[in-house]
Amino acid sequence: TESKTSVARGSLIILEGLDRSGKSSQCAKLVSYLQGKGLSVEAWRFPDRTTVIGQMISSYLSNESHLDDKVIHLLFSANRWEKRALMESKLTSGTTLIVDRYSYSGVAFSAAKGLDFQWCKAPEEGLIAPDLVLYLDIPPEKAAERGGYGTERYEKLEFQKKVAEHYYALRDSSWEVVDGCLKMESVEEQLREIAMNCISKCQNGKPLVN
Ligand code: DGP
Ligand code: NA
Ligand code: NA
Repeated sequence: TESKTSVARGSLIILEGLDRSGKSSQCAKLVSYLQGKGLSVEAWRFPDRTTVIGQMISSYLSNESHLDDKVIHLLFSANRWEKRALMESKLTSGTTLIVDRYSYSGVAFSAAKGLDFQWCKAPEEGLIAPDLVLYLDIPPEKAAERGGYGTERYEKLEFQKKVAEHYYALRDSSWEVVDGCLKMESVEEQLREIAMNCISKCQNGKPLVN
C-alpha cells in the first residue's frame, strides 16, 4: 500500500464590492503578496470571460447582445458551475484561490433588477462555500466619482445603489467588511492580515463545505 501524505488544503477567498470599489487591483496585490510568502495561490475571477459561456456574458455586458434577465442570471451561475470541479481540486491539493467576485455578485446584481431574491440564490446552492468574503465597502456615489464608470451595462449610479442594498442583505459570518475609502495601502494591509488568518485556519483543518 502506498502511503499518502495529506496536504493542507487551500482557502477560498472572495473579494466583493461595487464596480470601481478597487476590488480588482486589491486582488492582484493580495495575490502577489501571498505568492511572495511562498504560498501556493492563484488569482481567479468571475465572470470568467474565457469560456464559451463567459463570452456570451461578456457580449451581454458590453451591450452587444440582449438576453432575458433570468437567462443571463443562469449563465453567470453556469459560469461558476463550469469551474467548480477545478476549484475543488485546486483547493484540496493545497492551492489558495483569491477570487474577484462570486455568488454574491450573482445574487446582488440580479436582485437589483427586481428578480426575486430566493430565486436568484437557488442556482448558487452546491457551489463551494467561501472561507472568507472580503467586502470592499464604498458608497456608490464615491465609486461613481472614481474616474467615472465605463460603458458596461451595470455601471450606472442608480443601479449600483440597489446592488449595494442587496449586498448588505447577503452578509454572513464569512464576511469581513473593509472600508474601501481608506487609502490603498491601508486597505491592502487589512486584506493581507485577514487573508493570512483565514489561510492558517484552513491549513489547520477547517473543513471545505458546499
Ligand atoms: P467585472 O468583470 O468584475 O467588472 O464584472 C462585470 C460586471 O458584471 C460587473 O458590473 C458585475 C457584474 N456581475 C458579475 N458577476 C455577476 C453575476 O453573477 N450576475 C450578474 N447579474 N452580474 C454580475
Ligand atoms: Na466592471
Ligand atoms: Na472589477
